[in-house]
Formats: sequence, structure tokens, C-alpha cells
Amino acid sequence: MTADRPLRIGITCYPSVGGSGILASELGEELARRGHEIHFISYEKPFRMPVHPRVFFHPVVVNSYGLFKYPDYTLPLSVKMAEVSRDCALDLLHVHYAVPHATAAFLAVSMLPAGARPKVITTLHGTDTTLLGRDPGYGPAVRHALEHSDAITTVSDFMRCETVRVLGVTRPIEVVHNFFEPQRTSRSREEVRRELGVGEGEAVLLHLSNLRALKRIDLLLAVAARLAPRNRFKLVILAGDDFAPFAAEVERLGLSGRVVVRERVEEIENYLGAADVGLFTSETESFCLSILELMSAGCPSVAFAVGGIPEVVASGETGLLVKFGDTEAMAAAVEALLNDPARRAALGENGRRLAREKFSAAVIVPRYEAVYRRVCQQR
Ligand code: GMT
Repeated sequence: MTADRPLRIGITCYPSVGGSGILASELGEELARRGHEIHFISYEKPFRMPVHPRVFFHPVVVNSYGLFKYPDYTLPLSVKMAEVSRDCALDLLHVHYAVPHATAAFLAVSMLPAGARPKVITTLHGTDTTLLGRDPGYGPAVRHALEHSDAITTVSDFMRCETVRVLGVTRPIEVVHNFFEPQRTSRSREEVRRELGVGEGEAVLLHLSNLRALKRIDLLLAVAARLAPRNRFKLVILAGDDFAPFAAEVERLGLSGRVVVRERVEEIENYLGAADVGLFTSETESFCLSILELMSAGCPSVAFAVGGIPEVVASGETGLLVKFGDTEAMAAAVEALLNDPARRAALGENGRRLAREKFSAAVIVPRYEAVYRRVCQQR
């Protein structure tokens, strides 16, 4: 019955700036373009939620009660998931990031009569396994929700192995890498560089992240502080959160004139197009969507070889990877690229090609559709 008709799909993700929410939003947009009906269910509209006649948003309202010290989101989310599933006859709920979305989906399905239950697909994005999975207060609940999902996917082979190792999940976990589809830029490279105050002969090192502790902004700034001469670069940070806590460290390292911050930027393509080298210092990443975003713009990145990053970056071919924590080696790798524009361009072009061939919507979205069709056919 669902062999090729458009599907009605509920998507739940964190709406704040973060790779999993961005991926879920872009997936919703691509699926809507392919004819499916998409229902986002979350406490706010996702950061990059598309505007499309087949895309709908269902807010989850969380009331606060004096009795509770901590407000609960899981129950109102599960009730909304059940309500939307029933009212919109959803075929499936695709939840991004397990905590608490997979548990809420499990509850939602249990609230519905047999025959009106959507299938549940859980996509693991990172710290739902690597951090919360290890937490005795969360791990068993994450494992339980995964064991009851109709399909589990994750964004890298690293994450698949970690999920098996940390949570002991026995169900098959399918690796569906992240994708990125760049939008057209609305400003030229020169205009953006002018806005950023980039001088003649200066290179733009670009970092994009939500600045959480594991992004190791301390190491990012330490690498920038090692680069010589100082007047050859601007470190541009597109921050998904408030950068103020790092201002003192910028000052202490004498980087005040070198670091340019833009917070919660929506049109990232303009900035991607203005970059010369991407710089990433995370201590772990399941994938690192930001590196892929830069690759799509033909810009190579330097990063630590952690987590799933080596699945995204072929070191020496599409970017450069160094051992975690070695800020000296990382600074040397950045300087090598700054000193050799031809190599930079070659790595960038290789990256752009790889992004298109391996990590584009045309390649990845049909893989999600195949998972959907498969679970919808299961009784
Ligand atoms: O798991 C997290 O820490 C949050 C999550 C997010 O929402 O940004 O990040 C993960 O998902 C992204 C999209 O799949 C990946 O590109 C990031 O590498 C991953 N972050 C971590 O693993 C730290």
C-alpha cells in the first residue's frame, strides 16, 4: 500500500542551532520536494525549517507546575506525537537525537490503537550515544527506545560502532551519512570579506559550531595564537550560541583584532564562500556537518582526527587531519595550506566533488526513503 505513494512523516528534532536539527530540517525540505507530507513536532520551529506547502509545524506546549522542580518535556511531546499521528494519519515518526525523542515516540505509539500506529525511525547523531548513553540515568532508557524503534540509523560508522559498544544495542543500525545541499549565495565573496573586515592578503579561517564544551574552543584559540605572522589571517567564528564566555581568552591570547564573531547566522553559504580554510578542534564528532558544509563550498578544513571525521575528510586529499590535542601540528597544517594556494584549491576541489558524489541530497535522501518504505511494509 505504501509502495510508492507519498508518505506522511512526523519529524522531531532539537530546533536550536545544532547539526542534528539542521540535518532534520534539510531532510524535511528535501522530502517535501519529493512529494511527501512533513509534520515537524517540537517546542519551537526548527532553526532552518523550510517554508513549503507540504511542511507543517506542530508546537509542543510545556506548562510549568509549581509541584515540579524540573519541567518535563517528554510527556507533552509524546502526547503531541500521538495526536498528530492520529489527526494527520502519519505513516511514520522520524526522530533525530534519541533523548528524549525516541522515548517520546515509543510512548506515543503505545497510546494509539493497533492499526493506527506510525512506525518509528530513530537517527542517532552523537552525544545521545557518546555522552548520554554512558550516563546510568539515561543509558537504559536510550537502549530501550532503540530496541523498540522500527529502524535505527546513524550518521557514521564510528557512531554505529560506539552505539553497539556503549549501549550493547543488538538491532541492526544502518549508517546513513549526513548530506548538505548548498543554497545560492546572496552576497559575493568580496562583499562578505569586506563586512568581516578582512584586509588585503589576509586569509579567512572559518569555524562554525554551537560552542559546546566538546568543540574545544580553547584549543581553537590556542591554534590561532600559534599562527605566524598574526596579520595574515582572520579567524571567523559563526557561533550557534553566545560567544561572550570566550572573550577573555581571546584578549589574553592577544587575538582581539584577529577574531571576528557572528552569532546565529542563517545564510551560512555567504560565509562558506568567503572562507579559505575551515578549522575544527572538537574532541569528538560523530560526523561534523560543518566540515561538509565547507567542502560543498570548495573549502578544505583542518581538524583533529576524532570520531567520524575521518569518514568525511580524506586527509591529504580533501583536507588535513592531525592527532587530537596537537595544536602545534594543527597550526603547522594551517600554515602549510595558507602558504600553498594551489594545494588549498586542489584539496577544496576534491572536497567539493566528494561532497557531491557521496554526501549530497540526491545520494542520501533516497536512502532514508528506502528505510521508510522498508519499515512501512513490515507488519
Ligand atoms: O550529539 C550532539 O552533540 C548534538 C548534535 C547536534 O545536534 O549538533 O551533533 C551531532 O550531530 C551532527 C549532525 O549529525 C554531527 O555533524 C555532529 O558531529 C554531532 N556532534 C557530535 O557528535 C559532538
